[in-house]
Amino acid sequence: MSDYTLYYWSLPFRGQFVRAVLAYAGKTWTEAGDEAISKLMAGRVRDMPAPFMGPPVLVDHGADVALSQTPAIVLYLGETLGLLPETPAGRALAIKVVADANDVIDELTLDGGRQMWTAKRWTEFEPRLRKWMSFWEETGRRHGLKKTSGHLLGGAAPGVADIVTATLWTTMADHFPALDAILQDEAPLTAALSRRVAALPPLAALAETARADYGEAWCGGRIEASLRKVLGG
Ligand SMILES: N[C@@H](CCC(=O)N[C@@H](CS)C(=O)NCC(=O)O)C(=O)O
Repeated sequence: MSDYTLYYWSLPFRGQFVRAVLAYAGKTWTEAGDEAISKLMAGRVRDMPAPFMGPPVLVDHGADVALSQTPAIVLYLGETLGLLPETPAGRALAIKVVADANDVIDELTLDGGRQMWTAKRWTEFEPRLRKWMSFWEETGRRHGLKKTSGHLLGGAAPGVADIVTATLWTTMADHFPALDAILQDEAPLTAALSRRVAALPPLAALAETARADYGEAWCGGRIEASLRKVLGG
């Protein structure tokens, strides 16, 4: 049996943050699959591994721990797999980066497709996306990030902040070339860091598997179709 079971849709989107941390740490996991997720969501809360409104949910079988909410899952994995900074402020900052990444993808899907993208909505949103990108750039700059070296929060090795950063921006850039162009323009250090970290063998292999398993899909559904319509790609 795998070390973990992950409940997440057959899509990259925010579930890919959790997959990336597990893959980077060399862990194995079983994907519960769309049918099992739908069944749990339609069932009683008392039957859920952890109470949740939407996936991801991660079960750590060895430790008998189950969690929902992406930043909480990444915090748990960071703590147990040694992928967080040493100081309390550094650990909090790492999870702040994960929470920002989670907010960015919520905003890019207009909160799970409550509305669809139109050209007007996108034009109004683009400055806000650039502002989000600049947070990464400024955070990296404050911690000595360079174009060809360094990590988002300093430190000698990648941590969850780098892994989630790389997964967020490279997955998005690979699915939407227009967003890649905005990232290169607004946040070149972040774009370069993301490519460096995403090229590490376990993360490159995970991206390859995702391409094979999920194809073009990023968040899926009508909201992805409307995003493609305004961005092309
Ligand atoms: N805040 C949650 C959001 C979870 C969430 O919205 N999951 C989406 C998929 S990315 C979902 O399927 N939601 C279904 C629902 O909320 O009914 C997290 O960060 O994990």
